[in-house]
Amino acid sequence: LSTAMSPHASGKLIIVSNRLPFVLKKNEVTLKWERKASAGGLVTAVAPVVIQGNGIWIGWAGVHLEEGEKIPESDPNDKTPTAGLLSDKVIPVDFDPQTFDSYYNGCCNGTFWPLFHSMPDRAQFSADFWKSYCAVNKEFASKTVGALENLSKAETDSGTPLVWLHDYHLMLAANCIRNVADEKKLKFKLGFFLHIPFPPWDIIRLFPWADEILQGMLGCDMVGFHIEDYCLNFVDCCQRILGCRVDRKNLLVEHGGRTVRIRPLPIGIPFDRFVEMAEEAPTVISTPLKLVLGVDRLDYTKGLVHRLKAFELLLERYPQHKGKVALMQIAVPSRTDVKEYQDLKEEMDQLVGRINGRFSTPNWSPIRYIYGCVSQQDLAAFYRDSAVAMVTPLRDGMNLVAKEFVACQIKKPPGVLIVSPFAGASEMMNEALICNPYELVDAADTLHRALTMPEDERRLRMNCLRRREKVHDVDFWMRSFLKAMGTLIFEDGDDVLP
Ligand code: GDG
Repeated sequence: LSTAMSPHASGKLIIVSNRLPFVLKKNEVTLKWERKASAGGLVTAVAPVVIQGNGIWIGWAGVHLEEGEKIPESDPNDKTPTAGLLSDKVIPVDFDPQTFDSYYNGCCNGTFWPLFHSMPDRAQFSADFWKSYCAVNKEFASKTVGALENLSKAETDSGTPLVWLHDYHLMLAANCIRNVADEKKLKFKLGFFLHIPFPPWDIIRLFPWADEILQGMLGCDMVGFHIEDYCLNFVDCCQRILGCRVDRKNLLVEHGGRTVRIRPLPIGIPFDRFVEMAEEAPTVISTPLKLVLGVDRLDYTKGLVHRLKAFELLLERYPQHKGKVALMQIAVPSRTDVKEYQDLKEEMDQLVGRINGRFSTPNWSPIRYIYGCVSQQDLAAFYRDSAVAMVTPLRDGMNLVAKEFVACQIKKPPGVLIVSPFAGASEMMNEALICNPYELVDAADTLHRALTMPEDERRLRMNCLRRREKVHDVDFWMRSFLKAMGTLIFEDGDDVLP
């Protein structure tokens, strides 16, 4: 597929995600709501396709709107990808704060996030959370059905509308949509993409309402995951928990008289945009030190504590790096209302203090720790100027940082990527050094190997990594999804069948 051709869906595209592609902030002077763009790769890839096809986005605006308050139009100077998304194409979903808290902080982030990352000990199982999750999913579904009903005849005649649901917040919505929309005889296609891992059967069955989750997702025509392992886990669960007839080879599940297709669709990044940023971004820190970079939301799945300990062990086992290497860790505050995340912040603060106290000299400290967000431009400079990136989550659906790092490695000779085998990204990034974050000695040794790797080997590995990510970028992922749904159209109108 040529990247020059811009794809669009043959029918109306309706995106349904927990968050809208922007958040609302109140202007302190005018007291009016204003849009603040979200900069993620997903929004960059999906928003233009929605706008081009006059599609619709359904989601939460990041704030609770008062009765009668509306989504504002974008600012005339807005240059972000969502600027052309007219407010009548945005359907906000809102709830009372208590239900939303129990759905979002409770069920989504307190139950599903740890469970789906195979950390059941951290998961809280609560009937109240689950009740809120069901209620919120029903509301999302009813807004979606409303949007389908409101499409004009001309709009539905031009192609079957495609509803694309995103992520673990909305695992029940598909089934709710199908039940109501089928009754009303609405024509539509329904697809789902899960951005986090789908765990094995013996983990998912710990959740008391696992059968409802699976049935919820099976309301779709197609369910996409990042990698084949997650697809196989899902198929396995459908067979063992629901007793569905399945075809493992072709990744098919029979349910309710329909055949649901399961597909591995690994997400990519806006590769060229990162290259451009790396070419233009001014240096953030000029230092003769070799930088080892970590960039993560502050989340217990990302393996931050293990990484700091591995770095400490590097300095112990290979003292030649003292005074020459520094770990630059950017930890973006995340889910700060949840206790697990507050505890992790505390643990990180202590660990950074302890390691720096142990090894620092008047002229050198081993760890530079930023608890906060840096601009995209600065991030691109960090990616470009680091000698090693340590992407070592304990479990991660994909991990975009690994991909963004290789995109920005434009300097010659390049640096080295270290990836954990528990990140979906490791499945395809074969030329990275693979290291098990739980095995601290191996992690320290791998880091030493990366820091001392000959130039030729670095060049060879990085070239392969970059070439692959350039082709399999986020637009490629978007096209693959539309193609798998059978709704991809190129600019010239040629339909491409899956
Ligand atoms: C979920 C899945 C999957 C980070 N720090 C800063 C910053 N970032 C940006 C990065 C990157 C994004 O945040 C993080 O993406 P990840 O993929 O690493 O992680 P999750 O947020 O957990 O995302 C994951 C993803 O969905 C997509 O399907 O890969 O497995 O968990 O884009 O650049 N951006 C800026 N400043 C920072 O300090 N500007």
